[in-house]
Amino acid sequence: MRIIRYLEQGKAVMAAVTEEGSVYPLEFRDLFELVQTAEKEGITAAAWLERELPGRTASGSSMEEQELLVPITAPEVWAAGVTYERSRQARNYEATGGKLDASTFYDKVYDAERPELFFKSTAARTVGPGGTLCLRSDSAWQIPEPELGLVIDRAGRIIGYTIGNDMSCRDIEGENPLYLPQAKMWRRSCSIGPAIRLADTVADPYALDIVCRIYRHGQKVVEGTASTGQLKRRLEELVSFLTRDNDIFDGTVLLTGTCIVPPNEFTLQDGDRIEIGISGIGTLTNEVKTQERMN
Ligand code: DO4
Ligand code: MG
Repeated sequence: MRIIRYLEQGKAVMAAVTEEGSVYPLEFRDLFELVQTAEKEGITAAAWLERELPGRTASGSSMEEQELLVPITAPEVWAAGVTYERSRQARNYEATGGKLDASTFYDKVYDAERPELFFKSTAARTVGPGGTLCLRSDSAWQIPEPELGLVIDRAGRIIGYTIGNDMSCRDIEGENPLYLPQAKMWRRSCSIGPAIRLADTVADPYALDIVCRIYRHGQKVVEGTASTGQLKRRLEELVSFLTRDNDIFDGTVLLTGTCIVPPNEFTLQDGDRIEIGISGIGTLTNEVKTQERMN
């Protein structure tokens, strides 16, 4: 069972999408209103929907036909780093200028008890499915980072899974690790969506397939695949460090790190289209534009 939001006659509508793809508009403002309603009855959101939907009428159009919005207005998006071997290799390449035998702080964080967590985005900087992402004007080496996103509540419970793109500037990050916030956060540098898969409808979050494809002038120029089975850490471990001595809010999204990195010679260009798919959640598609083309 998945949750989406879309625009209808200028208003945001929240809906449930069944395994068969039927879309059921719901009366709730967002996922957390549904979760709270279900919890008052002592059941999960998924159980509430299983009970309610058979007595309701589906919308008649598919999720893909809707003008989709971010599935949750996440007040904050956080991200974990160097949680996959592929990310560790790519970071070492950036930090050492290609000397792959040198040991770096990325190796240390990969093996350390404490994970790397950083503040990635706010609601105003985050775009939804079909939205336009921006390229930084002062970077010549930019890539998408396809990541599994955890949608958590204020108590740190994982309520659902979504897809996130942690857009990154490899040159800025590689120049100095203290530049990480600039390498990660700028106008429209994060996207999430297209749906939130309710956590208790996912049998094994460590068995999700991830695919990333980048198209330029209609031609596929990058394709990579991976599995969340390659994740070095447990999802609860990442959440427990995020919530330690920290206040977080319902609908916070925690991106869990990238497992797909395009070839080192690749950089995003104006007009590229990025598709990120995760099994059971859907495909998040965004175009990128330069800052001038956004204005
Ligand atoms: O250390 C830099 C960030 C790493 C990251 O974003 C990732 O591994 O996904
Ligand atoms: Mg990342």
